[in-house]
Amino acid sequence: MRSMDQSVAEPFARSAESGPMVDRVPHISPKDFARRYFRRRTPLLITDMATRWPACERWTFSFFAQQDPGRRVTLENGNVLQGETDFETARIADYLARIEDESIDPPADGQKKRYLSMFRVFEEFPHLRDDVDFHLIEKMSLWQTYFAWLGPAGTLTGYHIDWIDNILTQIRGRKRVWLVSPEQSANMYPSKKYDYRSTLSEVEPNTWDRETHPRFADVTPIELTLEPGQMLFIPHGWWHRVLALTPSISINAFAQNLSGLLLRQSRAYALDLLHRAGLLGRADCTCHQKTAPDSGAR
Ligand SMILES: O=C(O)CCC(=O)C(=O)O
Repeated sequence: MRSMDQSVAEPFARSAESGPMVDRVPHISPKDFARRYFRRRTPLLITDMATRWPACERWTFSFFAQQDPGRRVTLENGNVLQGETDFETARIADYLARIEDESIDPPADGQKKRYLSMFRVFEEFPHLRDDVDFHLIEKMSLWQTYFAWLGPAGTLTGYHIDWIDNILTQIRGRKRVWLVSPEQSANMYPSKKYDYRSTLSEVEPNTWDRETHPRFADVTPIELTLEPGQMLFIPHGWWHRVLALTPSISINAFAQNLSGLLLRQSRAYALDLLHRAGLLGRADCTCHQKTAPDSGAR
């Protein structure tokens, strides 16, 4: 793929949305990215670096359905971060066939939005690996892992912190993203619910109870819309919440550098061993469903 190493063209422009804002650049070199954003753990919106990725040209819902229509995938039912942990499995083609018709509203029949989240796209379809180019974060890190996120309008990933650096890239459709800085963590009410390599918030703004979580009133999120071809750098420790405004395909790269591997990834592995041994967080986690039908681990 062509090199996308281009320096910043303009003095750093700001996001057009109101309230606190995130820096916005069309392109950025790895050197500038490292110095101004990655090392400082400052979020950044990069508007033009992914627009010509093959993924942005050819990844559609039918494209994924055609890769292997019968492939079984695990779907999240609703927002499992603050809600009940609930999964189901489906044939990928059956799931993707219908999602473009859904409105952003919750389904009228009381069903929850089904989301093909954290889909290990390059393990499932290795031939798609060259359709994306995450060199920006790969150059900063020693270890990476990639997930695709495919779903209808209205999927919601509630507030959480990842213990790993992240670039979330929008391929199709639009997403609204809320970011909250690590300094505001005391007002985010970290939850006891276990989630691998992350910390969840107890608070979901749509169902926020002021009496239970009064300090959430003091939180000032950065709110932005992620458009197709845009990349959002979410440094480890930043709270984020993501709502699909339209049917959406995204892909993200999680990446750990040396200190991340030593300090955070090793802790995540240790906690996960305890979790799998039933010694931690087994009563409430995002990976084990309490009741049938798919009650095993994800
Ligand atoms: O796109 C989403 O629904 C969530 C993405 C996310 O939480 C992440 O990239 O860490």
